[in-house]
Amino acid sequence: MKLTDRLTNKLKHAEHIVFLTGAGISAESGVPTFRGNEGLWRKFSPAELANFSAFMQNPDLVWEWYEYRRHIVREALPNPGHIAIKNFEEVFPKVTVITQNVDNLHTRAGSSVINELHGNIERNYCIRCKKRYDYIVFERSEDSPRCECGGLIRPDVVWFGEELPHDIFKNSENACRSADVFFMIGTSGVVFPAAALPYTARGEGAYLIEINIESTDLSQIADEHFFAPAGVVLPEMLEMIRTLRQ
Ligand code: BV8
Ligand code: ZN
Repeated sequence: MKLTDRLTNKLKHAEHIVFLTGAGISAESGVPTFRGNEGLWRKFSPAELANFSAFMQNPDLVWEWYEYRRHIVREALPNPGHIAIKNFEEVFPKVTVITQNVDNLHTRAGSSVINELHGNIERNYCIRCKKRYDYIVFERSEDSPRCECGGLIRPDVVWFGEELPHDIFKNSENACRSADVFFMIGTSGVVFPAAALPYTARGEGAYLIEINIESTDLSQIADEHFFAPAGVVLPEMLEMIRTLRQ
């Protein structure tokens, strides 16, 4: 892999690196992406299940889908892409991770600053009294878990049509405003308002790098692309950066 002179110069002097990651960063950990054909579960697409009305109509089905995904996520390990992102912290004074993923893998990789835009599949709360219930193990045969107050318990993730957590989104926007280099990794860039963040970064002068195995809706605003798996590109790039920042 070769770095252009422009990117070399940017990385040599950068203070703040921001990573916006999507499902693609976890693909090499064996976690299905949303829009790849492995993202389907039975015959449902995520959009059909990841919304409040689907949950109220059929909580058992939605719980079963999340249990299926929790099982995959708990078996998964952070891959070299997650680990490299964490290790960028050894080279740069400030690293911010903004993730659309709910799979906990950046946390398990050890990154220090993580903004989970869409929540976390290991957290749950009661829709009536908001009591939190983390790391629930739900037996498929049982009915959907209920709170001691009788309310339904739901996963603490942001469903379609739901607002993103204000403080987390605000922190993410602020990070974009001070980013020197902004990486867009493994995201198709179709889900908003997350997909608006690269535009904020660009508007404030960040240098945008896309790492994806295909081109996406964000490709036209990227300054540079690496069309290869994130788990291959990031470790290699980090070793090159260590040398140029010695
Ligand atoms: C909201 C949590 C309004 C649940 C998820 C315009 C503006 C604002 C909103 C909208 C808008 N237009 C439409 C909307 C509504 C909607 C939306 O964006 N819809 C899209 C589909 C058009 N947005 C919302 O509903 C949001 N809420 O706007 O509320 C509001 C405002 C005020 C008051 C009330 C309401 C909420 C969106 C959040 C939805 N929740 N997840 C769960 O996970 O169960 S979204 C879901 O999609 C995941 O979080 C996922 O991360 C995210 C985005 O997908 P990607 O991560 O990009 O994954 P994808 O599969 O698409 O792509 C993977 C990529 O990886 C591919 O490009 C592939 O090539 C690449 N890849 C694969 N392998 C590798 C790789 N790359 C590198 N290496 C590899 N090895
Ligand atoms: Zn309750």
